[in-house]
Amino acid sequence: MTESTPASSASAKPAKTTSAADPKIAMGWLHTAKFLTTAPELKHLPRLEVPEIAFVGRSNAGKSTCINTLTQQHRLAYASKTPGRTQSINLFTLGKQGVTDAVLADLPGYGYAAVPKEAKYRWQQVMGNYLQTRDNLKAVVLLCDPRLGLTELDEILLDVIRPRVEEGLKFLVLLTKSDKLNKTEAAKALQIVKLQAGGGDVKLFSALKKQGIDEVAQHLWDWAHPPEKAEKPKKADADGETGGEAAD
Ligand SMILES: Nc1nc2c(ncn2[C@@H]2O[C@H](COP(=O)(O)OP(=O)(O)OP(=O)(O)O)[C@@H](O)[C@H]2O)c(=O)[nH]1
Ligand SMILES: [Mg+2]
Repeated sequence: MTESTPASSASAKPAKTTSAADPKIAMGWLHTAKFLTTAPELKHLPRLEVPEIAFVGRSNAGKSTCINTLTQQHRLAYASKTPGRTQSINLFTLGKQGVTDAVLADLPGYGYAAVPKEAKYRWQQVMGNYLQTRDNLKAVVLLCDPRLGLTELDEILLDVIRPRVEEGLKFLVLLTKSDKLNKTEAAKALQIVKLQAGGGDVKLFSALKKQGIDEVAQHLWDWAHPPEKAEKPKKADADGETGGEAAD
């Protein structure tokens, strides 16, 4: 399936790189988040050029709460005690002075037992399609309850995105609700999930205790504002060479 909706006003090119070494810069940028659109499937999403960062994971893992915490807005994304609260792909724009330079995507969770089989199957298709073909998808944040660890469905998701990770898609696992664990349990969960994630980046996060927020904010900023590549020498063009080095 392809994206068919034309570009919207949120398709501005990423702004010039500035360092967010000071987490306040990243947090200030995240605070600019605004609701853009909601869509039941990929074909209804606007085609965008700016980097998109998707929040995925099991139902109730804390995706919507994480977005609200990072953006410092209580009701930007719908969060709820009832699993299955988020039922569509919700996009939020980010950018200072009204210039969108990135988008956050809040995705419905998976694995909620009470969801009818057909709906589960439909959602697997939508999510697989989104993760495999969304052109501007730059990074995936997989949220996981450390008391469950990475479940079979999380592993399937990792398999789905692996080819894109190999091609440069950024990837981070957040162990949410870390406030529910003591220090020893948290350290153990971190160790186990790091192994499960094949050495990928794994961090503890708590919306309640505000743990890990600056670090995650910094990651998001860096993904959306990668250092600009040095310009290629003009001589290559003059010699008639085509193509260039693959982006890393
Ligand atoms: N203790 C604690 N509870 C949290 C934390 N983050 C989220 N929660 C709670 O977990 C529940 C689910 O949070 P949501 O953010 O709606 O989870 P979700 O992953 O978006 O769920 P779906 O939309 O169903 O996929 C809510 O009751 C939140 O208040 C956290 O860091 N600590
Ligand atoms: Mg949600």
